Amino acid sequence: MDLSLTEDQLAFQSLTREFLDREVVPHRTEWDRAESVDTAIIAKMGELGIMGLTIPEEYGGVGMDTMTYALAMEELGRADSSVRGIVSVSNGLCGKSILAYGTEEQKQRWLTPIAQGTAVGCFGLTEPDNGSDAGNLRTRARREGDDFVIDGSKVFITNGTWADVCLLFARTGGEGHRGISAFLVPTDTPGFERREIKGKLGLRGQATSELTFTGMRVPADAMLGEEGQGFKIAMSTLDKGRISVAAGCVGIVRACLEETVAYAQQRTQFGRPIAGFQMVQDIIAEISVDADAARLLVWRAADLVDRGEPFGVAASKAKLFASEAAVRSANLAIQAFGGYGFIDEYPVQKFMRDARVMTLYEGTSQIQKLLIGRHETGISAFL
Ligand code: COS
Repeated sequence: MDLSLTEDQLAFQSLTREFLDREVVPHRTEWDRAESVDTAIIAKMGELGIMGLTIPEEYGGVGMDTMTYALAMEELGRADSSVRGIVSVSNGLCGKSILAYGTEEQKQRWLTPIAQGTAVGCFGLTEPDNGSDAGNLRTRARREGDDFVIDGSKVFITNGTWADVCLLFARTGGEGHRGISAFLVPTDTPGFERREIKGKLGLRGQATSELTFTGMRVPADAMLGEEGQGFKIAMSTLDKGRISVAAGCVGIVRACLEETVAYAQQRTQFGRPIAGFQMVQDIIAEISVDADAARLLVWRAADLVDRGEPFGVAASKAKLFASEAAVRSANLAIQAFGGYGFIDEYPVQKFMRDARVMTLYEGTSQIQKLLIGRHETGISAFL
């Protein structure tokens, strides 16, 4: 589907696709089985510019626009959502927050290596008892002289096990969202412990971790932005992150379409390719329309970002629709594959397992609906 993309955007899209077809697609099943991607892929993506897509060149990135970022995320989602998640969290949630709120020193120290793929970032917001209700997180940062001492825990943290730096949200003040601040914490800080969560349904190649902080001391200049600004940093960053997840979901839907069409053309039953059966074409048409509709929502949101317009609700709509479409499409693809869709000789079962978390993380479908509903009605249904 083409809608007046620039030559640069098209060139980066095909460069990314060729790279992923060579370096990721042939390995994704083995990485999924092993529950770990080969982390050498991060440095390779760094060399290509994928780890610093929207980061300006002065900080080691390639300074692309958000539309190009969305195109790359679609390609990553088509290839392997585990790899897409590594990029989205390091470059996106962590890198973009540092770019937007960091001091020059913080940018030099963390942003440049993140953009080059020589360091990895993670985003420590979710806690065992606070997922959707992020404003009530409990991790505590207590001021002691020139330092903060942090105690608490985080869960479901993408890249947690590999990360060099954690963008950590902790409570420096009173109750509610205004008491939250953000910190850039090197993961080798004494008191920072991590444990990888195994046995996930999907995104098995990606390190998802539980983090605990015990008497962890960081200097006051590790704070990102101002004291009490943490919740706004998290929310504004997640707005952009939701475009990234949505674009990755478009990639899943496209992969379902490509795989289903190819399979249906070669698989014969009753003496003819199943692609010629009306009910198989029904499945293919449903997936095809979902791919286009989801992509248009993503492109609209990305275009708003690039034009400096408000984009939060557009990002929520894109994330809601694309993530649900990814689950729907993967489910339909398995139906078209029959028994072969249920084994990992073919990738559609992986698309299904990977798609399932997309309606949960970076804001569940229910949270997106409440954000859209509040925008439409002017009434908040959160409380
Ligand atoms: N950008 C910048 N600031 C924002 C913002 C955004 N997108 N959304 C909210 N804020 C600010 C508001 O302006 C408000 O500021 P003031 O205190 O100055 O008035 C403040 O943050 C609180 O906003 P709001 O009242 O909207 O927050 P709520 O507590 O009602 O809602 C929800 C918060 C539920 C929307 C939020 O907690 C959320 O998105 N939860 C999901 C978290 C999530 O996605 N987790 C996944 C983690 S990563 S896997």
